[in-house]
Amino acid sequence: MLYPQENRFRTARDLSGYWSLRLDPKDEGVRRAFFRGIGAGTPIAVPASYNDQLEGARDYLGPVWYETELTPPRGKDGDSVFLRFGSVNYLAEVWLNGKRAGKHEGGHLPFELEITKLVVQGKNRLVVRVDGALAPDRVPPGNVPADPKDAFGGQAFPPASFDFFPYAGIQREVHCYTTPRGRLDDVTVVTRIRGKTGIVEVTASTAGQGSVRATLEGFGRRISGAASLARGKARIVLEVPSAKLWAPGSPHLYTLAVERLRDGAPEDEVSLAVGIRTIEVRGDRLLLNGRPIALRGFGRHEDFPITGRTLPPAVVVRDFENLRWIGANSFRTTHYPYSESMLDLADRLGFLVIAETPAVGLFFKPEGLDKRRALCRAFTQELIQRDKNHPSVVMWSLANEPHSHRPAAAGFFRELAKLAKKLDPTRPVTLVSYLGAGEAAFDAMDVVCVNRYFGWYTESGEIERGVAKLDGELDRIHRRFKKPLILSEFGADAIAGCHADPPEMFSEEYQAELIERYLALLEKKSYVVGAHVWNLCDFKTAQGVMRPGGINHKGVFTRDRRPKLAAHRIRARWRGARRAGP
Ligand code: GCB
Repeated sequence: MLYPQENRFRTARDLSGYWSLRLDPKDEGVRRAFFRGIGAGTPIAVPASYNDQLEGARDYLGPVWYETELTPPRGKDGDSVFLRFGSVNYLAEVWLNGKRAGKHEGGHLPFELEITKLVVQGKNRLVVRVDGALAPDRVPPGNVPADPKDAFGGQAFPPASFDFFPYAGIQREVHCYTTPRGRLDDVTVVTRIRGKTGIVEVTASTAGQGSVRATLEGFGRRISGAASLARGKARIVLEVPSAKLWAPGSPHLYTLAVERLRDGAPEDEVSLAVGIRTIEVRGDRLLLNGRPIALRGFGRHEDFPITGRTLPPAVVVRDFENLRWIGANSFRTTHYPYSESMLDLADRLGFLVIAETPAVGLFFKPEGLDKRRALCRAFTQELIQRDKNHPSVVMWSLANEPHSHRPAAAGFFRELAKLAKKLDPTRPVTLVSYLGAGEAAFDAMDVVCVNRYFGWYTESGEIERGVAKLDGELDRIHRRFKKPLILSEFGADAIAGCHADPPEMFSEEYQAELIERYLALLEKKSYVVGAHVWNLCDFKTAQGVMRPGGINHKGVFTRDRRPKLAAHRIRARWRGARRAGP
């Protein structure tokens, strides 16, 4: 799915601003026809979660009704008009001028609705009903009946089955955009390397006859090619001599313009950034551009005071600054797809991203399983469709910590891995597990990702014993699966300003020492191709006895992005690193 663009054929309007909101705790909005207009609403910023903006709405998860006035951008006669929502958590239903435009299930992924026939010139009334309730047959699931094996860490309020606050609302930009007749529907870019030549394969899809021209520009070169459309597709292969490759530290980007031509004249155009790079798994190694690479970085969250699940652009920039400052080259989009602008910046700044679906806390009891399976398939598809052209994305993660001790899990993930491979044969697929050697789903993955908290949730207070246990366990997992391994989460809570000598749990010293000891161990294991500390920053969670102040304190930066002791220690280690290991 292409991001809205403005050029000589396309117009786009970002609808960010102050909309109106009305809570609907009795769920009477449909009966009372709020879709024709919500009546007296309260001002609400879009995009941003609503929970922390409004008095009394923190734990309220819907339904709510949003309304704004929409003046569509002026395209040409015969243009199509679309609404595109970057992320609405969790269910969205949309009306324009009182008429239903469509709906979408699932937060964190975009959807678009064609409104050509509903929209009028001038002012239109746009109404969106959002339902963020937690339910066992949603992904991620919530409100799961108590079962210590199938729910996260005991009782939490609100009852999320995952360890982050279940923020709701319109959480990313909404665009209204126009496309011309004979529009390009989609573009897929795959890159390969042959000697010093970069191969850029462009596949464009669009209805009808004609041809497609692709032009790649950058670093003093301009390379163009064209192909006729056959059954709605055109494939163009561009060869770039002495190509500048994309990699962390040298994130070279070319600009690709794709034009759809009829009788030689352009009818539509889209452009995107292209990084020429390859990623593959060979034996125990992960190879970027044919050379072993190790991922150093973090799991994180899109989380910030007041804006909730929406990161203000300035905070996104600061996070990238902090990642660079500390010497990281990578992050995982724990536990859901991140904003498209964040991936654009990862492309520009040279970060390696493991892109994860919203499948966190999955459980495999028969109730609701078919629905969760269908949603996981849909979200995997939507994620790959959205992010396939980002050079920064080097791996798909199909789930975080599924409760896959039940037999149904292995087949579930075999099918999902097959789907991901079919949609994108170029990237390795992984799954993030807490089961380790017992994770049957690892058989279907290219890379195994393991989360470990020895020295914290177990061996509490005993870093030495925790690290010794990890040492033996990692080797066992590797012997069992013989695949490259990423320690995708490890860490300890540190309450900023809490100090202890000798190190004690919750002190900055304990967190720093545990992370350093883990990193020193991982360095020695040749099959470990990545270390992601949990977490870049402290983040908000549901309330529970393990989360003082409703915060997970495992950040090496605080929620307002100040470094703790661990950040300085990691920096000393990573910035001084001259080796390929994590
Ligand atoms: C995990 C989860 C993550 C939690 C973390 C923790 O294994 O994947 O979502 O936040 O542990 O801090 O307990």
